[in-house]
Amino acid sequence: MSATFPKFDSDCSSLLCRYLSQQTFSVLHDKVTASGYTFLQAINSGVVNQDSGVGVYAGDAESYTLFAPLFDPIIADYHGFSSTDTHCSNLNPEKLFAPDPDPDAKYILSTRIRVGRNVAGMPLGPGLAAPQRKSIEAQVAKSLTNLSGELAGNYYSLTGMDETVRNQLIADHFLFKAGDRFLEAAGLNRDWPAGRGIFHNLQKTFLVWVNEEDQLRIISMQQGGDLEVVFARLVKAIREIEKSVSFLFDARLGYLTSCPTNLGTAMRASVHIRLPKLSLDMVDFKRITDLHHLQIRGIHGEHSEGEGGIFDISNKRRLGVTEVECVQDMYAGVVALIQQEKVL
Ligand code: ADP
Ligand code: CIR
Repeated sequence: MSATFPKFDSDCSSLLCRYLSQQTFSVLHDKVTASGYTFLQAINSGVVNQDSGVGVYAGDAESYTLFAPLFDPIIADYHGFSSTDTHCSNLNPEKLFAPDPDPDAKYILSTRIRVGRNVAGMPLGPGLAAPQRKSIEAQVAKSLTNLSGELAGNYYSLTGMDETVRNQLIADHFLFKAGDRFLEAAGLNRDWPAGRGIFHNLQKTFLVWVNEEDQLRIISMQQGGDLEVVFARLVKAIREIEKSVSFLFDARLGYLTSCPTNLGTAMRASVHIRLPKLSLDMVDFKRITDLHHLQIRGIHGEHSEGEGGIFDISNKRRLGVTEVECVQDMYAGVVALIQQEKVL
């Protein structure tokens, strides 16, 4: 029996709604990957959450080929990456030119760069079974607790974590929130909180989220706008972790992630920046961010609002650009935003 074409609100503007034609649906609706992830699971988040920007999640590496008639146009639209383009990596901190754009600390509050990674040979989060999630947690926690020097720290499982401690970590922007409705509908919150946790060093400048949207989110962050130091620390951490954990990687799409927006570098380089004057005119604000391929988020992460003229500004493209270019995009845009704020 064939499934019925999903209903989309008249004002739905997700990439799922834009690219899921009746014809594509009829070809894909009953497709299932070898690990058991269905096409209907892949689109569920965008069907349930009509305000999605994208609306689809991959459950494993095969989702990107089996569901390509839908995923490829979404990837092309989001990243500006066509089916003949190739992805290449550059994680060399010496190639980055990004001196602190705000040495007097008037605008930039903090800088954070993260990459998503998933474990080779495993399904992605939406397709993971509980024992697989637990085994990933054990493998990653073991690898992390062997780190030394600036990267040395401890792993804290969410199971049994004190509520006050957890809420404080979230409020301080170090830990992911519970109950995200987009992840919920993608099946990423199954068996919550088992298998999830956070590793961090003493200063909380190096952190790793385990089994959130991706199996690892490797994060480097600190106060102020020193992008070069934050990037160099992140690269050092990635290099150390990949000595003991093999990551899921594809020659065309780079690092594979559950959300197609994170493919390629899986990197989001952001600043929390105070722009009280520029943000009064969102059209001009967006004109500058669009020019530099940047995304505006609120200060409590994706799908949150800006507060007190403070926003999270980050690179939008992650595929078909190198890691150095991701940070370079963000740097150039932030320089332009500060310049405009000063003019106003
Ligand atoms: P992700 O970076 O994983 O895509 P979110 O947008 O949900 O996810 O952000 C995760 C957390 O990181 C949120 O608490 C957010 O406020 C925090 N964060 C993001 N960028 C910065 C930054 N530059 N400084 C401080 N915290 C940040
Ligand atoms: C959505 O579709 O809105 C969510 N699934 C999140 C998409 C990823 N965010 C983004 O635009 N970078």
